Amino acid sequence: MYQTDFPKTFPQDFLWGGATAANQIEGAFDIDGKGLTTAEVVKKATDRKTFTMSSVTKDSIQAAIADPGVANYPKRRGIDFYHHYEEDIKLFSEMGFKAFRLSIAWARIFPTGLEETPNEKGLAFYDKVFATCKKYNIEPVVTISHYEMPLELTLKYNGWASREVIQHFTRYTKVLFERYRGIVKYWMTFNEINAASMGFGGTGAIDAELSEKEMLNLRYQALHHQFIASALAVKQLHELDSNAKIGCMLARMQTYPATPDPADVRAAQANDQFNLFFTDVQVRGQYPNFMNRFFKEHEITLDFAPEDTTILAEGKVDYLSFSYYMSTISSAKDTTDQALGNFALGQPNPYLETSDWGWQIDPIGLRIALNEMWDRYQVPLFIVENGLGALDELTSDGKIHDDYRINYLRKHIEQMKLAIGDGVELMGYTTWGPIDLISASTSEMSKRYGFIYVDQDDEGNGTLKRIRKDSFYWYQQVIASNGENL
Ligand code: BGP
Repeated sequence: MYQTDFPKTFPQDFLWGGATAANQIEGAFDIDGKGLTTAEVVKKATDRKTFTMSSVTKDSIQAAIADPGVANYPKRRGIDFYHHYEEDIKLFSEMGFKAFRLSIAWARIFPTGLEETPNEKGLAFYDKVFATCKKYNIEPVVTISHYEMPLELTLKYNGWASREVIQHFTRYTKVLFERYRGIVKYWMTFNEINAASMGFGGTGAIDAELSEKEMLNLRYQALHHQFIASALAVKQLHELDSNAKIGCMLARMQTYPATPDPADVRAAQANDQFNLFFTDVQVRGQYPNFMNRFFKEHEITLDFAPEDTTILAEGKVDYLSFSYYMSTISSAKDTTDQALGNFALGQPNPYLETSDWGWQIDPIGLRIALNEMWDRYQVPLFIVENGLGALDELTSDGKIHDDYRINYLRKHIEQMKLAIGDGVELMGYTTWGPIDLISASTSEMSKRYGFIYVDQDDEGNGTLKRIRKDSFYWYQQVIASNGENL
């Protein structure tokens, strides 16, 4: 028997909402006992194309520690969500959010990462945030580590490069799972786990001055420790709270071949396999074989503890969440022509438009990505980031007419709906930055994603006033109609 119809609509319990990260919104970086984090020593970029999170050195960290201010380090000030969370969550509820993805700043709970007991004031802050979500029937979706860790763990151990960090992480996750049992239902371990292959921002390990070979080895070793820490957290949560779900999180980059030349098709396949290697480990519980070839070819040797194979096999995630901003192109030929983006870059695709930041906009790529991941893994998928970073203009009537953002989101939601019709099990959609926040890659404020405008410029001037953009009212309709009214 085959089914004669297919779903044309979103499930009734679909998790519509928005996504943020502690270091991009909270501010209050030195308040209530919080320690300094790796995100807060990354300097503001000098131009729009520089991805600053990889270029941290020992000297730049020392300079950052010596500088107690927020001017050079915008992630220390965020949008002051720490003092505006009630107002902000209320605005989310006005849009009808069912879910709010946020991250917990590890250094609020364990200021250096090394303490035996947690900082009560840090926990109390998230108690209040979750209580506010509950008041509005918004489900918190919590990232345990979003591009940050206590800086002390970098200074003492060189971050995830050291296996020692795993035990400090599991102490942190145990505190979270016990404290928020019955309060947080959806967790995810590391934001964009594949960022580990790009260095400091993902690993907290300083590697900018190493040789290419040493750098690669260190990054994959650090990643391995994150895989183990993630798997242990999955096991821990399953034991502590059988109603909760925990996922992994990938920056998904759908790859197309530059031409139908089989050599290009193979190049695209290899790039795609590499992108999915991270979730292969976290969803299937083991390293895929093609990575052994990669390690061998790059002379990478990993320290695997005898118990690691079992830990990975026992720590498989419940769902796969991912960010989706763009697709990429692979060619068998060398090329210097590069498209811009937040991750491994490919060639420009002549069929696609780009954002103000040069990121290639590809809604159909989202449908392709959803189908490919569903076919490969057969676990529920959750789009936890998608959106358009743009330069918004506050007009003289005090409004923001962001029809370009509405168009972008509408086209992506249409493709999600088609993918559901293809049979993909999709849990939810949290757009990136429902409220304007500090950019992850460049620390700019002027790269805005929000439905809610925040009055602050790149230098940190402004009233921090929150203003509803045109897209605010549009998204409100989308959620109210469960994705029918686009
Ligand atoms: C993802 C990160 C987010 C976010 C987003 C947009 O890679 O998980 O933290 O910021 O990209 O990137 P950007 O802020 O650089 O525009």
